[in-house]
Amino acid sequence: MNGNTVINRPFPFSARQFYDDVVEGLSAPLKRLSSKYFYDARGDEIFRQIMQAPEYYLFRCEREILERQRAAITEVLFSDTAATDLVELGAGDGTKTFFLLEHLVYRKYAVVYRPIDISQHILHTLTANMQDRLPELRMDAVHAEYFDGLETVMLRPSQRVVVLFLGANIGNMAKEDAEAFCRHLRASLRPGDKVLIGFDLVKHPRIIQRAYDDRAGLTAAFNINLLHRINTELGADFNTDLFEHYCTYVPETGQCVSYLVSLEAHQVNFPDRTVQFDRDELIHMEISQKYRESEITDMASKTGFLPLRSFYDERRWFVDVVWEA
Ligand code: AVI
Repeated sequence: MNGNTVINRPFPFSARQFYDDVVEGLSAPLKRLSSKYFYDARGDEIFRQIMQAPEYYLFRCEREILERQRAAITEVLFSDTAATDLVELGAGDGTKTFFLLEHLVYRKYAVVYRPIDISQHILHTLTANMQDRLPELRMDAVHAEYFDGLETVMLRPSQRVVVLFLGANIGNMAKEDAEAFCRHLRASLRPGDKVLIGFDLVKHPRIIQRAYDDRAGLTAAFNINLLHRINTELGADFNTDLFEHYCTYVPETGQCVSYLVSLEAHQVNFPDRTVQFDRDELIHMEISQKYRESEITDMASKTGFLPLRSFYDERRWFVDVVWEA
């Protein structure tokens, strides 16, 4: 027995909340949908394929960092031997985190791994993977949104906490929201707790643009899948053939933005309303923010963290930073 379990908390956002967010987004002058709803079972599967796509360098860069530098990273994160809750926000299937976890288990660190994710499906996959590959790992998965999950962990006052926020998930927030997020994270931690955050760095614009417009059409399918999800779960009748994925990267702002473009004027029906689309009208789907190093350091100091170390991949396309609360 290793105590691995998925804690079945109430679904982190209700169907009502999903519906309200969708209706609000599609009623705005510039229509938008939130990328946090991308991750149903099919969305998880498409994202898994995106991570393997040749153009999507982010996954490979961070895997390289965690695989090759795990000893140095754990030394900075776990500078003493205190029992630690290792919380991972948006853990996904844990493929990259495995390298750190394997090292921690091997070195017998007193760690309980507490992955938090809004996808119950991915938490089951993660738990099964870890049970299979690292049976000695102590683990408790939490099905929740980031801070709801973190709050439950922080109820154990004696434990040291290390928070992982990998995969450039922070890039899916606008910069102001990322700052608010870090402030909230800092306020949730105690002095001496540490975080490891993955940022995608600015680089040649074409490399970034292609990562979000892959030739196999995976990113397009990822975006379109949200329309299918809305049809299935909210009873809408989106004709997905009438939408095309478009993405643009603006080097000055470091923002890569994905849209769905309506190919003709038409209407979409929901059980209690209709939504009109003009030809070429956009739905704003996702931001993937890229960072300059100075912006990352500024973010740490503005939000009350002390930067300790930065770990880069060989090409310096990606960075995992360790900050102390
Ligand atoms: C999860 N997140 C960091 C991905 C990204 O790179 O913004 C989501 C994604 N969207 C399209 N491709 C990948």
